Amino acid sequence: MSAAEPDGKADGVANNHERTRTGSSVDTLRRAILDNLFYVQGRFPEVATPNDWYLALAYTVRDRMLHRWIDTAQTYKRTQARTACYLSAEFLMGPHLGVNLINLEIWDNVKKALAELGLDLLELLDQEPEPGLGNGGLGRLAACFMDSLATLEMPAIGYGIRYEFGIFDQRIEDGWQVEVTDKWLLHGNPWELARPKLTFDIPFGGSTEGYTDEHGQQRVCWTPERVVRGIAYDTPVMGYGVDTVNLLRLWKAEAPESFDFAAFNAGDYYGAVDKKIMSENLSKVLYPNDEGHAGKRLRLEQQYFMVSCALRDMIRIHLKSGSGLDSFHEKYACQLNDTHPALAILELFRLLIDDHRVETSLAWEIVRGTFSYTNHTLLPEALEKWPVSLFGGVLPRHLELLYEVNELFLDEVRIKYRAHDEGRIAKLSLIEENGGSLVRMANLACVGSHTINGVAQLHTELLRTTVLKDFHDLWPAKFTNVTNGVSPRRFLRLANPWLSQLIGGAIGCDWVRDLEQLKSLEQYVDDRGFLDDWRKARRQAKLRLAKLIKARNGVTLDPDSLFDAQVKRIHEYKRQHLNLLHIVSLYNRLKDDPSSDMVPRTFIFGGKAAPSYRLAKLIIKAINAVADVINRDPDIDGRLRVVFLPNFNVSNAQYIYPAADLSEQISLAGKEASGTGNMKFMMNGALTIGTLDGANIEIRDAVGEENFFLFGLDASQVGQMRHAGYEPTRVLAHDDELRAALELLDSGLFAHGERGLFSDLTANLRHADPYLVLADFAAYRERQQAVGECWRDPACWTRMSVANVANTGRFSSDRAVHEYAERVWKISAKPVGK
Ligand code: F58
Repeated sequence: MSAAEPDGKADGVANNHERTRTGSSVDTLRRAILDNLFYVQGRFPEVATPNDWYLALAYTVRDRMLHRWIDTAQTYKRTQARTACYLSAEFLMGPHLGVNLINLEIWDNVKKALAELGLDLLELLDQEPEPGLGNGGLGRLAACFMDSLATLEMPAIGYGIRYEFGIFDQRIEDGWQVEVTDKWLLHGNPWELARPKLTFDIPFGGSTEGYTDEHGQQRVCWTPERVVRGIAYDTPVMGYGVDTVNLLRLWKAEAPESFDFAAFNAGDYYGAVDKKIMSENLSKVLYPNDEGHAGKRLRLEQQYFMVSCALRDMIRIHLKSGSGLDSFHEKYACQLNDTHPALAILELFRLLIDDHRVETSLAWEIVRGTFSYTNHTLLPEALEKWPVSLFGGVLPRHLELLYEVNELFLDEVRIKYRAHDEGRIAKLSLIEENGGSLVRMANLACVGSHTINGVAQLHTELLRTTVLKDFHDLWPAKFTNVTNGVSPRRFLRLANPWLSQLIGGAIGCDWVRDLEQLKSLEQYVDDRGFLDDWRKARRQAKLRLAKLIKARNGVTLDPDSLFDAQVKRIHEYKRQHLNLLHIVSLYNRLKDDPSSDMVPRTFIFGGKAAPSYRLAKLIIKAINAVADVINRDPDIDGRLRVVFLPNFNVSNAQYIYPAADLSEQISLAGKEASGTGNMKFMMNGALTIGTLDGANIEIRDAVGEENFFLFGLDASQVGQMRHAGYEPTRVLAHDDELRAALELLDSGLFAHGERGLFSDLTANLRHADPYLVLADFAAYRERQQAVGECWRDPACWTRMSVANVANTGRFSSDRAVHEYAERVWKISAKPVGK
């Protein structure tokens, strides 16, 4: 028998069978992979494609999670554990295989088993399509929290939507972004288990009617116009080095069986199918982070669908355990990941009152005891509001309840202030009367939650004093800060094998679960041998990225140049155009004086623009256009390289963070709630050039001002400058270099002679500059100069790099989840089997 044949011994031998599914020796893993290839895929090794092998391996890994998953569920059930439910419209999990191998601690054995089969683990890892069920930071944060909750052995369920199409794939054609549908389910998804029996029928539309029940109580009956069925799909989420496997439960929409009854019997086959398609549309696509989504009925329906399925599921589990609904809030702590799931407040209220006949004031007490709300943005245009007419059309009963809650709430306000302060009432009301009436979801989230948090110290402070000021005046004790964090498993241990190994050799491997331990790397900052090894490890990561960029962009990079990276969604407030203007000014400098001494730099950009965000798309085009010219210019001779890596996502992020020397965190102060990319770069040894915005402030505090390149206005200076009447033309008048950079962008040089291609961008900067790009330009340029000088001293740069990694402890999502668990959710660890 050849090494690549299924091994008969493993099949059908009862006590051996167990081992094949669960064991983790190289030999067992090899047999298990072959077994799954044959029995799950129906393939022989001789004809198996890399994707077949990937699937066989994925099932092999999943097998090793399943018994732990069941043990975890039993532990939670036995201990009646209080459970955190993370409600989120987005979970940007990233590929599962790599992180599961790390968390199960079977990476090396799997690699050996595959090698025995003549296969390469890295090649198989590349086969996994990315489950891109999120737009950016908010969705990725939810994924990092799921990782940490499992690692910390905390009882938790993530609830969301199983979108058939996640975030679009970005292609770059002639420098422009083109959106392509993401078909992540095309080859099946080995990480999920469909639960066809676990379904809920979710009502929509229709009307309500009052009636008196058999006890003489006034009640309301909602007669919906249509019903959509939610089906559960479960993905196990493995903790690192523990037996805990938590549950991510995503809902897919389908038509209920009876969908076609009437239409079908009447012979209207197409009508019946139409209805089915309409139902399935509900979980069809993730909304890309577009400007102004009010009016998108389907999105409102998605939100309701998700939270209704989730709450019905929680109620089901709770009642099954023999408990009554009056203790619902003692069993569940539900976190609202921004306002997208905030309808849960009204839905739980409705389910308790209408369906379970809980008395109204008790029901409201349960609701307020259940929910807590995380705000992720200060941008006023991103605060969700729904036209009342749309809201009432989709959710007539919820609109009634909204008015009731609002009335009670505003009375509470009047009593508190003993005055009829119409201005205050108008600002706090759940309804905005401004032309047409709008439902304010952030206000609903504040009123229905016991705790409200921002995601970095500055952000929480700005919530308290600006966006949510009136709520803070009313309930100061509800507010708290929990600064974001990121998973060290995915973003250091998995993403950066070279640095992880070096760190492990120096201080052991416990840092993977206790990131504060990295602090002891500080003892090596003057150890020349260690610093050399550090540089070598980082160079490996740079080579890997250079290879990827060669393949994707066709551009050759110099791995010894300074890799300067800005990867994140493209948005004016994040100021990719500030970076670009600086690049153009460096280009001008080199053209004016080709002999000028400048450290070789590679500028790496990545990020998607919302499909309808014209200016963001123009910024992408401008970056690509500038890249095209600079990379071809013989005068530059490779001293500047510019690349825009298409389709920034979790998979290629794992290549970029470890390879960056400099992390660009240059948003206008007061705009970026936290940022999490800033933490991922820092964790991998990049130095940061950044403003006093979001978590940058805390990063700088942690690492020390001498290890951080700070520039620009702070949030209060931004306010003052606006107040004084900011005029970008005045800045331009005093800055020749800046003017020349803008003029070059206008000249047509970067547009094959087409003047005016970028004029929307440049005119906006010249005449409005809403994000103060020009105001911060000189400070940015100066700091970048300091970066260049620092780079010339490799020993100093490397010391700073080590200092950054040594101080990332507090940016682990483990720390963030601990804080939520203690201060917000009041949950504790429940180790499996204990
Ligand atoms: C992000 N928000 C913040 N929203 O911008 C970032 O500062 C923060 O670090 C992160 O949340 C985590 O707290 C964000 O990603 C979205 O993507 C929304 C999704 C739904 C549509 C509107 C944008």
